[in-house]
Amino acid sequence: MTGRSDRVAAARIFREEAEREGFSRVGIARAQEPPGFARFSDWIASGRNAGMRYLERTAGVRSSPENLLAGARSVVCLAAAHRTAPLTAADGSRIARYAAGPDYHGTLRDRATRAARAAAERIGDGIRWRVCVDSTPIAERSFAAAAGLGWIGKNGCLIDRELGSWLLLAEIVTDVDLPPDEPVAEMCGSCSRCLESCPTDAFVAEGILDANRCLAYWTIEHRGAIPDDVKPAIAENVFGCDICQEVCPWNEPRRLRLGQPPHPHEWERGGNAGLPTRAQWLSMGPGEWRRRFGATALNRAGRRGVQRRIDGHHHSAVDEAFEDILDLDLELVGQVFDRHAFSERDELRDRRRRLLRRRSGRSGPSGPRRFWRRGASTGPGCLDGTTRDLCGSQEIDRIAREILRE
Ligand code: B12
Ligand code: SF4
Ligand code: SF4
Repeated sequence: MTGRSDRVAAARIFREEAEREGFSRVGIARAQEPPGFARFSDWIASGRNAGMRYLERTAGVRSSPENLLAGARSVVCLAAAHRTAPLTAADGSRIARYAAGPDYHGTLRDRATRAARAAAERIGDGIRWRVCVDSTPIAERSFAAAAGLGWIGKNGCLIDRELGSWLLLAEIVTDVDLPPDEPVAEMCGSCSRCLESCPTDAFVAEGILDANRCLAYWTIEHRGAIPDDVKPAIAENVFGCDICQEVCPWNEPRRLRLGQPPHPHEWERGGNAGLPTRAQWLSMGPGEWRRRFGATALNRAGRRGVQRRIDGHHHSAVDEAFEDILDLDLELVGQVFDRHAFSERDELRDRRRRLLRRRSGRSGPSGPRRFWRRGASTGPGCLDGTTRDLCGSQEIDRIAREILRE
């Protein structure tokens, strides 16, 4: 495909198929380092990524779609509107709006994949493409801004004049040389509401936040115990934080043009009435969690994770050890970071489960299985008399080595 008219026609086809799949905005960027990306390297160099080490490992590839698809020429940037009404339970505890409904990692990937497949069939010529959503190492906001989907606000979020920042992003990287769109003008002006409203003063500059101070980091990404000085700041934010978006004038309901997302999930259909209160979160067992939240974005934190955010003291040596093992799994997944990143993670989790089951079978009733149980009920004490920390870390080291050997 070399002619200008062919390229324009191909861009139109991508746009039509993406809109058919319910994406609210579609734009095209060149598959080259987007403007402003230098901020990312500075951010990592200053340690603003907190415990998200996968961002360090992938820092070198986030601006180069060529690493995801050899011969990449264009990035078709997609934005999907998500829920705009707050998710507040009867006791005032809150869930970030983006987490409403089925996990967007799966739904957006499916929608973008269908759009790309349909476009490829229509365009022909054996074009190649690859879909990215969130966990794929690509600078989504920077490419979206370059593709004219919106501007990067002082709160760091991509904002559209009609949809605000209540958007989730996805991309189709392709080897078709599509005509790029123009970026839109920045529209924050002299406003600084978001910078002033952040409860933890997390913004170190306009558009740049320090994840070490961001509640979204602590409630979504962090594994293990919550530090004492962070606990009071979390307050009613059980999962994620929408504060710097709620105060944004571009998100005022009267300004927004599009309504609810196309696939409401059972627990949001009833509005806020169905949301668990803190007490209900704390008493929720694994079965109810799986049924209600297993397929939502909340599963990133997990049941124990959510419970720990609510009650900083509600964790045992066992919980922490399992969270640490999960971290190791995520590390491994980070090394893989291909298009199957999420299924890989599930697979790693399964492997870990199988491994633990096998270990318990091998070791008999006084073996490690019992250690986990005893650890849970007795707190600091461990079977072999070592301290909780030492015992936990030895166990984790052993299991990690076995996972790596498998
Ligand atoms: C790590 C991560 C986080 C971290 C760090 C966030 C951060 N601000 O850096 C934490 C856990 C804190 C987080 C929180 C949230 N996240 Co997040 N997160 C990511 C992830 C995986 C990587 C982001 C990253 O690399 N951060 C490092 C910074 C330095 O890079 P950046 O955010 O891309 O910012 C770039 C541009 O903004 C650019 N830039 C900044 N200012 C300017 C100005 C100009 C003029 C230009 C040209 C460029 C520019 O420079 C940066 C470097 O490229 C992306 C998915 C992805 N693959 O990109 C989702 C993503 C950014 N997150 C998303 C969401 C929804 C959220 C939350 C709203 C969730 C919530 N409600 O709790 C909050 C928002 C917090 C906030 N105000 O930013 C969406 C953003 C959608 C949107 N409308 O912008 C993304 C794109 C996921 C997705 N697929 O939709 N997140
Ligand atoms: S998400 Fe919350 S804690 Fe993080 S920067 Fe925005 S307001 Fe601050
Ligand atoms: S609150 Fe104001 S400064 Fe912050 S992103 Fe919105 S318009 Fe920009």
